[in-house]
Amino acid sequence: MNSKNFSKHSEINTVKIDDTFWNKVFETVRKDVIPYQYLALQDKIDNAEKSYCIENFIKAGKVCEDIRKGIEPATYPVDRWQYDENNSDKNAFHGWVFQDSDVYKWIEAVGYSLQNHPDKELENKANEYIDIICEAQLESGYLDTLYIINDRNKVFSNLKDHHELYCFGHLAEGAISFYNATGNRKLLDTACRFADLICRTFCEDKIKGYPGHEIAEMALVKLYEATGKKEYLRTAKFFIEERGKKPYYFDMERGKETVNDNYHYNQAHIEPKYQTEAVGHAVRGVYLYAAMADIAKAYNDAELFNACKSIWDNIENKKIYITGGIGVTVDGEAFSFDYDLPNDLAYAETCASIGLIFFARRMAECEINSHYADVMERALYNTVLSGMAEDGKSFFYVNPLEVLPIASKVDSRKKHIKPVRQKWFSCACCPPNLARLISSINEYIFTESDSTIYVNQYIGNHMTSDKADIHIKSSYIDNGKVSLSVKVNKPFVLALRIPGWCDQYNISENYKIENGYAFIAIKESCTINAEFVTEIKMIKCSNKVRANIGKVAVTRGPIVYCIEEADNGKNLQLLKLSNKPNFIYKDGNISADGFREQEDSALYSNYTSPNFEECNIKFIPYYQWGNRTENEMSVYIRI
Ligand code: FUB
Ligand code: ZN
Repeated sequence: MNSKNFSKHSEINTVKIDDTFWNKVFETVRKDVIPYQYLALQDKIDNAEKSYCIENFIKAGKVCEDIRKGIEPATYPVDRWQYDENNSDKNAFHGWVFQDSDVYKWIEAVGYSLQNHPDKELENKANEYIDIICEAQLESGYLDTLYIINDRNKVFSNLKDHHELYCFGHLAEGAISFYNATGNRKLLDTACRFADLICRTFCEDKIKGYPGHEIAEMALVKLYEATGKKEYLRTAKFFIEERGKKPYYFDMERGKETVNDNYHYNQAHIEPKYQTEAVGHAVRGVYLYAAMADIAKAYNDAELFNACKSIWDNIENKKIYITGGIGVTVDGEAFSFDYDLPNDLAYAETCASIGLIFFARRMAECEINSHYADVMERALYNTVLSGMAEDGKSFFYVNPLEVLPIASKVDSRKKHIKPVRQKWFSCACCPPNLARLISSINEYIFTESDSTIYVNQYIGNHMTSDKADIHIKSSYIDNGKVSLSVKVNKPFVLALRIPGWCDQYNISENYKIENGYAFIAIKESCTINAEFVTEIKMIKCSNKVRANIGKVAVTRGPIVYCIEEADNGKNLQLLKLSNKPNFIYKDGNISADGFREQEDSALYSNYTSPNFEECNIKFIPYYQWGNRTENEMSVYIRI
């Protein structure tokens, strides 16, 4: 992991996005997604699934007030994952056990958005929620509305399934973002009080437990960076080191001897430093792997970093869809075995691709290898963007590569696959996660070492740093062209990522290629022009992926394309591309000559070569699918 001397302290000061492609997405998140989610959290969206999120904080605030007044609050069971009007008292907690996290993610998104675009009205709305949240914190610093409302005596009694540490993680990340944007410490102080309680509770001499759903580890590292309090970093390391040790903490908290439960689902089957493969619940996995990379970097821990590299290699080469989706199976929202990548059963949760981006960025901070940013790009432009409708008012949780609407309705194995985006979800982890990632996209463009600035994503922006101010003008998505105006403050090296999809490129300065980056020594201010020649490609999958034999996916630059019924009629499985199609690219879409096989309704018959009619096939970017009507969609097409 010592292939570059990463600065502990960032010299990058500001990165302001200005990009023809991203400005539009950014504005949708700012003007539509964030205000929409503000209402969804209070259950003010008609005909949408209920959130209960703010309602729970208000209830928990009342409990805290009663406790202060010496009134003993009622107790309710804490024995489920999900509570609603039918299974729970009206005064008890409602929603999923991790419902609190939704508002924290929303506040995090608001913080990033305010950093780029100050907006008093939005800041006030966030402050309104922050006041409600802070009222719900117990004197001890504890803050999780499920246990505060339902049973204060049982806190931290089910780390395996419940999400107090997960909610803390989101609280901390939201608080840091909002503090950075506004200088307002209220939520940050609340998060630190909870963090202090966690540090006191989880340590060598007390509870040797760790989160059932990871994220607190990553958040504690961030909180350490924001506050300088070493205890937070140590607790993040403690969580990673305790995980997977025997006897399993998750057995002990249930009062059992080891029952040989394998805990792969929670990545707690063995200690992280010995893990080599991505397993279990995908979001949990990538959140853990991201934190492992954080800790490996902070403590210069080569063993832990090697584990990160093996896991990365397993994901990148055996467990990722071409769209950057991970976590194939609905069964545990989990990674599956190598090369198991079915198109029509895919889970590929939006949050999992977001977590993969977190992991990728941290790996890119530890080692020079353009693959990390390649995967980041693949996930970002495909699965992540597909997670939200063009108008920002409906969302995908699951991101399949093939959809047949009737199958989702009648085949219970495919119930998770929604042919249209949903207004909201009772389990609404993805929409606010998407909002926070897109609003913070400026954090994924550069990484830096003592001597070098690495450009990982070609998103137009104005960046200022101690080394140089760089203005990137980009039409990368359209034609692969980027221009970088560099105003030097001190000599440094600029490293441009050569995208993995690109076979041919031109860079206007002298450069040396290493580990997928073009290194350019910069001594004085200059303008560098780069062109990454963007061709339409047909990409095949390893023949170990059974679903894709005899098929290709069409890509252009980082964008994966798909075919939809709205353009190509029903029965997309009958379409076939010729070996050398005459692709035409226009206004972001692609058309090609191909064939449609004649329909054949005899279930069985003697084999004869099929009859084909010539036809034109239209492809649209995968992230745009499902924006017109409920219809069939497929990424892979026969060849
Ligand atoms: O458990 C919290 C979140 O809910 C997970 O990250 C998602 O996969 C969903 O299960
Ligand atoms: Zn999610």
